[in-house]
Amino acid sequence: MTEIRKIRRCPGCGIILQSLDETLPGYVPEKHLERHEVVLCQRCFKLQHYGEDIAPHEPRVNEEFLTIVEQARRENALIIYVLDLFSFDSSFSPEVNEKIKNLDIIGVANKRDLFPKSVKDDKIREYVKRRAEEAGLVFDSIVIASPLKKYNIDELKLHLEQRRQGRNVYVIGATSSGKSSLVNAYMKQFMNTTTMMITTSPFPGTTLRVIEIPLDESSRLFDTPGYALDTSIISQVERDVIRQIVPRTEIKPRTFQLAAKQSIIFGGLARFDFMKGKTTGFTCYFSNMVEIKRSALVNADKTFENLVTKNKVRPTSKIVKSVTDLEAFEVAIADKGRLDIGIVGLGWINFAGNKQTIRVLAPKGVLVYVQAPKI
Ligand SMILES: Nc1nc2c(ncn2[C@@H]2O[C@H](COP(=O)(O)OP(=O)(O)O)[C@@H](O)[C@H]2O)c(=O)[nH]1
Ligand SMILES: [Mg+2]
Repeated sequence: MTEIRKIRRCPGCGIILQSLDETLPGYVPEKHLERHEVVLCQRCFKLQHYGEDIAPHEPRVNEEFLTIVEQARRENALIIYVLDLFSFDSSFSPEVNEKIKNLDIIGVANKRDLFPKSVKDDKIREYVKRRAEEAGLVFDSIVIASPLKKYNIDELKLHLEQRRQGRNVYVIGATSSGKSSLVNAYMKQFMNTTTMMITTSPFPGTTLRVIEIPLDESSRLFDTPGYALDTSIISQVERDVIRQIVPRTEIKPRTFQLAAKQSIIFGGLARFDFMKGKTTGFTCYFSNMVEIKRSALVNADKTFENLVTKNKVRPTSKIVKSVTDLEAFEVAIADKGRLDIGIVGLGWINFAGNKQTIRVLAPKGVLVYVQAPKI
């Protein structure tokens, strides 16, 4: 007899559950499906319990994500736009910005705990506000948050309730910006829920489908998969490298006084050459697990090769076997004033601009940017 079975989804990632093929997403042993009403897929179970991923998933394509945003537009929903403070320039997507113009948006500057405590939230708020304005977006409010530290989740609730007016809420942003963590923190704090938590992990593509959470009888909050970090180094390197370059604790800034013709090397992944200019202090904001080494510019190629081939620096990646795997950018600083030069997903260097010439070497395809200082 033909049987119609209710489709059950994993509450951790939103995938449809199946017990036919262990190699495919959504697998869960038959006996678990029979015994329990709510059950996590095997991948989410392992991720939540052992922090490991058994089947790597590619980041979702943008197109799929844009359909979700299109839906939000049609509904005139409230948007929570989650921006990763550490990887701001890959989480703030021009393509997505274009789509959400004219919608009500709460901007969440996420992972605040990674910045030194001494930094004022207002400074961060100003930065986010300026970037939003430059992109032609109006943020109704900006919440500086950290789900990890349960920081400002109550403020988010306040803004959400004020702005929502019975509408649905879409939590959007780049993959790994901390959307699911934010939703989990919100549920834990305010919804007195016993439902399972959404799976979070440092690897892109953890949330596979839109996950719905009822807010009241007629409206919902949607946690979305987010869009890929195409321009970030994260989309290129191996998992054990991601573990080292994504900071998990407060970043300890490291400052180097460099004279012209000196270089600094970031793990076996990138290099910063000070070509021309007066002696300058360069403050580096990178994961504390990324080793930073100095070298004279004349020896920089040799030093880099030596570090990488002999594994004498942390971390190294298969994508950078030699300095020729790096792409070079030259930056001529025109104005005075502090600024950031950054390599998206890896970190940034803050210094007082003073007509220097700088060369940045980064893995091919990774965005190198110059911006007003974040902090
Ligand atoms: N340092 C820090 N890490 C966070 C915070 N929130 C989330 N993360 C981490 O960021 C990674 C991605 O989180 P996740 O919620 O899965 O992101 P999503 O892809 O946007 O849903 C995980 O490793 C989280 O532990 C935070 O407030 N601070
Ligand atoms: Mg997620």
